[in-house]
Amino acid sequence: MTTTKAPTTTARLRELDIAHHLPAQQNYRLMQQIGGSRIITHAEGCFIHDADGNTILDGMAGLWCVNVGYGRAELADVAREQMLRLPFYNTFFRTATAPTVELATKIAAITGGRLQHVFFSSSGSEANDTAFRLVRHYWDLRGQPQRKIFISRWNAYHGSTVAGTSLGGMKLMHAQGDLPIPGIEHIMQPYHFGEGFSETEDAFAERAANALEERILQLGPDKVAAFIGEPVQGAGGVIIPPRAYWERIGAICKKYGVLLVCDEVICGFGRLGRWFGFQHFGLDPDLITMAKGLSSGYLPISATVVSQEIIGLLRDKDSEFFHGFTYSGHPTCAAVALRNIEIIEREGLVKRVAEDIGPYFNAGLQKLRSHAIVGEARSLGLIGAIEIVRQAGTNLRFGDKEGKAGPIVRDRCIANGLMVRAVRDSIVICPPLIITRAEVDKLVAIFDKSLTEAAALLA
Ligand code: PXG
Repeated sequence: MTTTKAPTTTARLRELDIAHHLPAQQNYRLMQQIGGSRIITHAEGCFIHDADGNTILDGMAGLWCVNVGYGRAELADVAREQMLRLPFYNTFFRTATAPTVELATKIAAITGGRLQHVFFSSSGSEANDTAFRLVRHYWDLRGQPQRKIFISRWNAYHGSTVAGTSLGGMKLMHAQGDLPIPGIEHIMQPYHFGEGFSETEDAFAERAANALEERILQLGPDKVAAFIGEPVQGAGGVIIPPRAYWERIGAICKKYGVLLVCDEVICGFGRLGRWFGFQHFGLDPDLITMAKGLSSGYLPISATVVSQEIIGLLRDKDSEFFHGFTYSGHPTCAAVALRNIEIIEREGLVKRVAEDIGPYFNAGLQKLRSHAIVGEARSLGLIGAIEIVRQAGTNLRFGDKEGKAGPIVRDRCIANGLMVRAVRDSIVICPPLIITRAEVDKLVAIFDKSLTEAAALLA
């Protein structure tokens, strides 16, 4: 007997969502009160659709990841072909698969320089955990076992695993699970608008970077293993450091022999108008981590790319790295990632972000500064932020509504058909790299209308 299952209605899906599904980073009581999640049904290009019939311009590229946009049939075809040929095999048994080896080769070609060795995982968090374990193991092998401390920044985001949360600088996350774990230190972030408004950019850049040298000296340079940072902080509110900041950080790391780890999970794959953020800032990292744009989110895959010196030492010392995941080098995910990179190359998306749509996006955001509640509009490539303030020309927040003004603007944007994210009172924007000029115009128009409505609500 065959039974045909009736499609679950939207109302029923929401009930079941509340009853059984725990969405990420949510207050489960609030989810009950609002009647469950918005059900997203399908998407194409830069637009997502929900079960209530709304079409929403995706100003967040999913979650900072759908770089090539939705509806790429060739990525589905590649996944199907690979699944039928060999859906899975592991890399623990001295085995590998063609897509995995080819993807590692491709990544090594676009990272270039010393970054030639690729370890695969499934998420950005795991890629950072891998970097953390490998760096500590490296210093043991180098005969400097006391070099164990990682320095990161407050308000950084490096994931949600125990090490990822600890490396990150999100205090609300640290408060759950008694984190950070020992051996992780945090210094100030290079947030000029928020933490250096009265200083020149150069003076602020120097102060923020000097915090690294001061901490290294305080801890003892022989105890510091690595510095980790996102070239541009994403989840922390799209914090774009002055160029001098990264130049100085890079020099400090070199001076004290501290390894530099660039977390490229958001910045990678064209987001800043270069393949990677470290290339934009002229850095020479020892390790980089990547996820999201590596597969444009079509399947979960991440990578930790490691310098020849580090892997050379493991080889010289004949040391096994006791680390890996079932899905390390997953062939189907690798095949999709490889084709995703081919699409980015074929369509010239990195150059397009740098030379065409990135500057156009920036010009659009700058128009929003005419609103009295916009304190700053900034972007680099196709990632940007709008700062919501009480008074134009200042960085003063809405006193009693501090931290609430951002969500008010965000909710107006979503209601008007634009998906954005609020990080306290900063609205962050990160559209697919394929966004057209007309779609940027639409994004800016919806934002403009939403700011007008939000200003009335905040008055
Ligand atoms: N590093 C960076 C820079 C990230 O942005 C991760 C690591 C962790 O990746 P996984 O795949 O483990 O999630 C991220 C993820 C937000 C938000 O609120 C941002 C991320 C994840 C979830 C929410 O903006 N970034």
